[in-house]
Amino acid sequence: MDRTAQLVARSPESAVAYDRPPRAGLLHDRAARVLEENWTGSSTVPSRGLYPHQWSWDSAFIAIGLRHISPLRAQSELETLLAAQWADGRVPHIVFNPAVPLDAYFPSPDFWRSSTAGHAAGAPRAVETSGIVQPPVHALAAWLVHCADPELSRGRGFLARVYPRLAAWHRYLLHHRDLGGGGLASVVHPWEQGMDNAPSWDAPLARVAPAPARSFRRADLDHGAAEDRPTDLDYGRYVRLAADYRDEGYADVVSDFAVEDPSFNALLIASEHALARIARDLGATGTARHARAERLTAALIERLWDPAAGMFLCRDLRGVGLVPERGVSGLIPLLLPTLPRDTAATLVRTLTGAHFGLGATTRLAPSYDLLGEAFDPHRYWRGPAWFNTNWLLERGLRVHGEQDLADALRQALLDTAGATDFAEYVDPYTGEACGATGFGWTAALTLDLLHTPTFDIRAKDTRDKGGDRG
Ligand code: 9WN
Repeated sequence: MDRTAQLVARSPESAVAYDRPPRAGLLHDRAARVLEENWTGSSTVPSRGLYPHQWSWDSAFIAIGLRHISPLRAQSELETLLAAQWADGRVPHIVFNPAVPLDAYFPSPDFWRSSTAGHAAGAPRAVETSGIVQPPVHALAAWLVHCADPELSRGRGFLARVYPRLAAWHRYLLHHRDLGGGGLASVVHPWEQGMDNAPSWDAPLARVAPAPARSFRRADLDHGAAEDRPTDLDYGRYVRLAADYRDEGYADVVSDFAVEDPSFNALLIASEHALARIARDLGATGTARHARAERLTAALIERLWDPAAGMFLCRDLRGVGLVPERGVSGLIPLLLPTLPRDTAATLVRTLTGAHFGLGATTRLAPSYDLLGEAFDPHRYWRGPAWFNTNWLLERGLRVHGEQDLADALRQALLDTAGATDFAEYVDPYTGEACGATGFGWTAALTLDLLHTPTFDIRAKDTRDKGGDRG
């Protein structure tokens, strides 16, 4: 831990005390070093200790940052992940590194048994993966990676090779995962949405009988404090859900847990816009994809918008409908350029109001409602602030013309990343580092913020402009 990180860790009650704001050049080098240290030769681990394999949405965020230091490595990052795609189109949430001991992370390959239990769903034989998915940030990442060096990308046929895989991935989500029949994709496990322990899952998870604690060994507690991690009871439920899904051959049939989540679907929509751009670059029109993205945006509003909360909520397909918990997931649709003006304005008010306090009581947006009963500033996804969700909000604020708020959030992200040695997540009030340090997407998104102070996912295609670096 460096000097500023120690300073922060020792004074949790005060706002982050920076003895000197990190210098941009230095921050760039430090972030690049984290990505260097986490690089395995073909992909990047989120964290050397806690998460020693390749994770799906981590890799997408990591590629977005890596493109600023090595567009080639950024392309490889995505290609390695997509090489583990299943024949039914799903992109697994973990691609296991066979060189890592089985007990380094749980659930390990011998739990998922993808190459045998996933046979009917088309799991690859040459590599072991998990059988669930994570948010589809990949087409957005692929487009941004391409734009960083279009010449290299065209020379390697990067877009031409990834496009069919990304298209199959979206097809899987839109066809196999439209469990509610309203056009949106559902998640069938909290790990799929990426915010594992969010209070929005509490009600749907309560229907799941936990696997007995003695039937598995949690490896996460070797690295993180138990009071910051999910409880054993919740973990037992995660294990039960995953085991049941595996025992059904990873078929997308009705189960106890099926939720339409705003962030997961907003990322799918943003990626669908990106896929349209990729299609155009490859010579097609992309119009049908843009139109689909707009239809999905309309479905998102129709099914998940809650006017009283002033934000999007999760829909529990097996329960009572909208889950009355405010999570940061419900603000992420701000990223979408075609969101109606009043919806975007309401989201900005909610983000800066009492429930999330951005720029008032908090410097980074918390993962959960500051006024919610389950709020805990240190427990996984139940209050702390994460860098990827705040990066998405920063980009969304720019898309909707909120430059001042975006500038302040960008600065807070850079300061906090530098002061915490690229922490996995932080206390939203104090900036105190939590979880792992040297975290992949924290370093990568720091690089992205340093290199792209502006962002517009509607920016013109590279064919028209000779490059979109935003
Ligand atoms: C389960 C790797 C992943 C992130 C998730 C984060 C955490 C895993 C875990 O770590 O999830 O996938 O074991 O808790 O919640 O968003 O992708 O960084």
